[in-house]
Amino acid sequence: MTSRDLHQQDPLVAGWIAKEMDRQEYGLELIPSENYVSRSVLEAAGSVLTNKYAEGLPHKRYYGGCEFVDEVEAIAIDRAKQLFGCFGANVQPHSGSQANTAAYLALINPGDTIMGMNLSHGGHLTHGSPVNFSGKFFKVVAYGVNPETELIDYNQVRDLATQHRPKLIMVGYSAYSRDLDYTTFRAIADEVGAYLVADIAHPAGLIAADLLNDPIPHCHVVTTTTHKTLRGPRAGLVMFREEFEKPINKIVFPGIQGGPLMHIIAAKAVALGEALQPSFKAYARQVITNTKALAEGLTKRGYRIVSGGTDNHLCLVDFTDRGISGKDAEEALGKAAITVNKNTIPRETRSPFVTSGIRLGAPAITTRGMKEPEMATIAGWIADVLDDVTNTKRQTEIRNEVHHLCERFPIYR
Ligand code: DSN
Repeated sequence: MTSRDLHQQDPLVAGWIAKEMDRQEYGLELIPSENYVSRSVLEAAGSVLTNKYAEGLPHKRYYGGCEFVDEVEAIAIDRAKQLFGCFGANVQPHSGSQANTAAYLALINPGDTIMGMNLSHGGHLTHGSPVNFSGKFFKVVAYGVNPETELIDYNQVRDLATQHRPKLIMVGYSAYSRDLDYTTFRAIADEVGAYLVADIAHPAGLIAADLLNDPIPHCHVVTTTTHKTLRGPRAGLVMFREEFEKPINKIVFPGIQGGPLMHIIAAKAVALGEALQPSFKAYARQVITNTKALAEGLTKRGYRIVSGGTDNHLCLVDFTDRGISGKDAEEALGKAAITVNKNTIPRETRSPFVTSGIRLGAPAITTRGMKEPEMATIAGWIADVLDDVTNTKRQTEIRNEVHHLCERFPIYR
């Protein structure tokens, strides 16, 4: 077997990885679903556990040689339970999408009615979008935000639930900047006899740090990704009450997945251990402070933030009255080494490839150690770029300033 390192073995792939490393190190990552894992999480994710098949659950496997990976998976489960205060957890889902698939198929049947948040109001593809399996396998009733307040309209949720009697209500978002009222969602679910599932992929780290409302006491099942505010490897997990332990475990394997990715489960265990440390709470608090500071900085420069602000790690900027699209903004900011994503906004009139807004947030730059003074500077740069998206000279100047700022806040260097 070769003992050569990647640069010697495959300079082509290694070269692109090195370029991506530089992009991460010297650019400002404001996509709120991204983050930087610790070196320890990287090490676990790149470990020899990738070589091991371990279908089944700890100490109940279909393969021999699982005595060490059993321990790793048991640690990940224990830490998830401790961090979120749930009865049990399955840490095998490869992604948030797999975690949601498991939740649906463990609780309801294809053809049943579900309710989820409209994608263009901030929901997620797996919450019933027609282009996703969730929209194809289930009858979907979408709820959304009130057009005036841009906040979830709980009266509409109740009216739709009463009218359509869904079997499952999915609560969660990928582009909504406010906290959720799980108590009201649960009351509505109970009124119509529906299961309540929360997908906390985005705010998981903030919930773990007790900074946002806790869905665990109110929901039958809770799903999450592990790589956003939770700052772990790219993957998912499902949390459940006692009565759903068997159905969830059975649907994850053999229902929808084969062999679990044991190296990623090891990385999840490490990240969950990090999230249990007091320093993680301070990190999560700073994420919210920083995101608010970004939103306030942009507001001062005349940019409208959807719903007027943020309670969490993300905000949406609305360009409806600014004569630019989300696509224009994403491209112009990219030239200044500021990465955001174009995003639909409530009352969207453009296609998802163009959009009238951008979504941005502070999870990644907060991991670098940046605080309010840096947020004020960054908001100023963003506004400078957006004020004239054709000004390539200013974009280049800002790119250089971003480079200097990033040198002061290294990630892996
Ligand atoms: N694609 C993720 C996001 O960016 O929010 C959600 O899965």
